[in-house]
Amino acid sequence: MKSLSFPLIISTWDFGAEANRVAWKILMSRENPLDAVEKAINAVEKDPGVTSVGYGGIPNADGFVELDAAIMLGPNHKAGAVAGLKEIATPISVARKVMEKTNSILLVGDEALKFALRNGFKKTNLLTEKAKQEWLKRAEEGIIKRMDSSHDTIGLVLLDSKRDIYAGCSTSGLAMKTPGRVGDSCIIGAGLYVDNEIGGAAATGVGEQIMMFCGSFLVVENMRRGMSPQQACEAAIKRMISKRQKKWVGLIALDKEGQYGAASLGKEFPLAIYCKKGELIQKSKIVHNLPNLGLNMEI
Ligand code: SD4
Repeated sequence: MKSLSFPLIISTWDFGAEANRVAWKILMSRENPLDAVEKAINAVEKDPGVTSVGYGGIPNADGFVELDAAIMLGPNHKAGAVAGLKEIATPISVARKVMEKTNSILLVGDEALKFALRNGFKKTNLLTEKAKQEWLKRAEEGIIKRMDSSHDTIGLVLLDSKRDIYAGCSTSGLAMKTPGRVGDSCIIGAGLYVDNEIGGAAATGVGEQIMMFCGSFLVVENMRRGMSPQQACEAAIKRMISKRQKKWVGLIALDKEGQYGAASLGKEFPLAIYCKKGELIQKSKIVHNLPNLGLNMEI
């Protein structure tokens, strides 16, 4: 994929387009990249129509919506995250607070909720009627089974006018997941990673597979070794395939030069891009299977 100017924002999935618009507006009006990442992701978290992030997310096997999110900053290499957070619609904002107010990176479950409440967040019922009906339908049919095809995390990576890099990630995780299951989206290096000298990456898809390969970290390290963002995403997917791990994963990346890329293992996914020229939606490049790849085992 092509090199663009900066600032540049890339996000996963179609709803990434709205997130990018929010981020761009903030970047242009008050040049606060951290606010831009947070508010962009908030827009998706608060949208009840998105059934895989925040309010309106499809619940876990017990019927509770459990959220994971993380944020990471290039300039000071800091991060904050929450896992298994219930009843708070904007987990990325709680993750930001963890980063700013504690010396921890990741708070989980009830303690993450207590932390959020102490910091002024309000409890909300996250289960919309639509999500409840989805859950009930499966529960009644006896299909209380994790749906690995039911995903769509918002992952966003931003290169600002100073060429600093920021990233954020937020999800309700895989639909009907085991209660207490935590995915990649709140794990630094798995769901997202930033190295301000190199670039940033974010992931979507089956979190276990992403975690097993430190997916986003791997992409950034690939770029450090000279690969373009596109090559870096494809090489990370090839690494997964080389270990015979073939669940659906999507990766996005950008570098300091404003080059970006995206690849997926299997079916393509849309990548939303926003830069001075405006908005663009592209499809990830599909990395198919081992024989077609000319796999380099050095990867
Ligand atoms: C997870 N990666 O919890 C997330 C799922 C997701 O797009 O929504 N991915 O495994």
